[in-house]
Parts: sequence; structure tokens; C-alpha cells
Amino acid sequence: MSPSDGLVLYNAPGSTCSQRVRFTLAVKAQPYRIKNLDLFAGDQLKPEYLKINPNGVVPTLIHNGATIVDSSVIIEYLDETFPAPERLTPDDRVLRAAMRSLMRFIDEVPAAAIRVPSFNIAFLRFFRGMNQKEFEALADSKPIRKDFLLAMGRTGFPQADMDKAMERLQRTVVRMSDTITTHGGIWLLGDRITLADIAMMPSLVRMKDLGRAELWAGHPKVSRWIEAIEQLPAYAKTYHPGSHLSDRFPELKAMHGKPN
Ligand SMILES: N[C@@H](CCC(=O)N[C@@H](CS)C(=O)NCC(=O)O)C(=O)O
Repeated sequence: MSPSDGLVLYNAPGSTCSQRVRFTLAVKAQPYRIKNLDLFAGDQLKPEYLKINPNGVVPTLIHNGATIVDSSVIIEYLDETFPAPERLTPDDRVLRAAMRSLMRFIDEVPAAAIRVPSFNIAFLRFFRGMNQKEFEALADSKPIRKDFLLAMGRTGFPQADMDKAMERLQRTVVRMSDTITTHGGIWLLGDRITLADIAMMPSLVRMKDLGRAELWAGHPKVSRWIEAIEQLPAYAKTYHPGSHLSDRFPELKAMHGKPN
């Protein structure tokens, strides 16, 4: 049995966390079976899915019967398991530590912050038709997102929360620019793409899709970074039709290129 036998990815096309994993699988040229979940129909909260991912979120990777949960963990696992055709982790120990620190920062700052505009601008429509009781029951059914949903409420996050999220995203762009400058290449850690770039990618792609590319207007290194990642063959494989929110909600296209 080759190591790629039995790779199954539970994901959602538009899920930023899933996009990290699809990109990594594409770089590794690994065939895999895909199971698409409809997150707004509650597929991730069904008992059979909660058995494999008790957090009730995507992605989940099954590899030869073993279950791997959490996108950052999954992409590290894939890089260790499939070192060819290219490693996405630096050989140098200090650089490897820098990559992992960045990945923690990314999970804590942009990956969390991007949910606020995503829900306010695109996903709120799924909750507006619910009454308060239904909404609270839905929130209660989410193993790790109850408080997030209750903070949003059926009418969306208040402007103050949106502002805070946008500020965190703006700080991320500054951190990216500084990090690229420090390491002197095109990618975050130099001349080779690493898992940190892949972890970062979906937050910037989402900002752009939500019409917030202005956030890096004054940061040419970040503009170059996003152009470079968009040109990689793995990008087109990751963002197949239906993966951008604007594919699903075409009215978002009107926001592209507009200032904040
Ligand atoms: N830290 C987790 C977060 C996973 C996560 O939040 N997934 C979102 C989609 S990007 C999800 O499944 N949300 C479903 C829900 O909120 O019910 C990871 O990186 O895998």
C-alpha cells in the first residue's frame, strides 16, 4: 500500500481552513477522495461526523484509517508524510521554529479575525430567517463556536467588532511585510514557500474576495506575495469554482477593488 492510499478529506469548498489542506495536497500531487460538507445545512454537526471530528468543524483528514484534525496539524502531517516532490518545512531548525511561531500567530490573529467580516458580509443571510430560539439552539449545538455565534447574533457583529477585526487583519499585513523583509525573499521565510505561507493564504484571498485588498495597498511586498501564490498551479487546484465566496454570492464581486 502506498502512503497515499486511503486519503480522504472532509472539507467545504469555501472554508478557509480546508483551502490550506487542498493547497498542500496539490503541492504534494497526492490523489485523495473528497467529501464536501454543507456547513450551513449542518453536515459538520451530524453525529456521524462528530465521531471523527468532535469539534464539529472542517477540515478532517483520514489517512489509512487514522483521523487527523485541525488544518495546521493536517498540513504539517502531510508535509512529514509526503516529503516529495518538495518539502514545505525549512531544513534549518531555527527557521523551522520561525515557521511554527508564524503559524501560531496566523491561527490566533488573521484566521480568527477573518471570520468576523466573512460572517457579517456573506454568511449572515443564513441566520436572519431564524427566530431567537432557533438561533440559540443552533449556537448551542456547535462544540467550539457557540460563543462566536452568540456574539454575532442574528443581526451581525456590531461595527466595533468589525473595526477590531479589520485592525487585526491590517496588523497581519504589516507583520507579513516585515517578515518578508527580514528573510529577504518573496515568501514569508525567504525564497522557498513554506507551510506558513499556505496557512496565511486563505485569509488574504478571503480579504480580497470581500473587497478588502486595500489593506495591502501600501505594502508592495504583500502584493507581490499574493500575486506569486495566485500563480502557483496548486492555487488553481485549490480554488476550483465554488471556492470563493463571490462564486456563491455574486453580488460580492461588486465590492472587488472598492476601498474599505
Ligand atoms: N482550527 C480549526 C478551525 C476549523 C474551522 O473553524 N472550520 C470552519 C470552516 S473554515 C468550520 O468548519 N465551521 C463550521 C461551523 O462554524 O459550524 C482548523 O484550522 O481546522
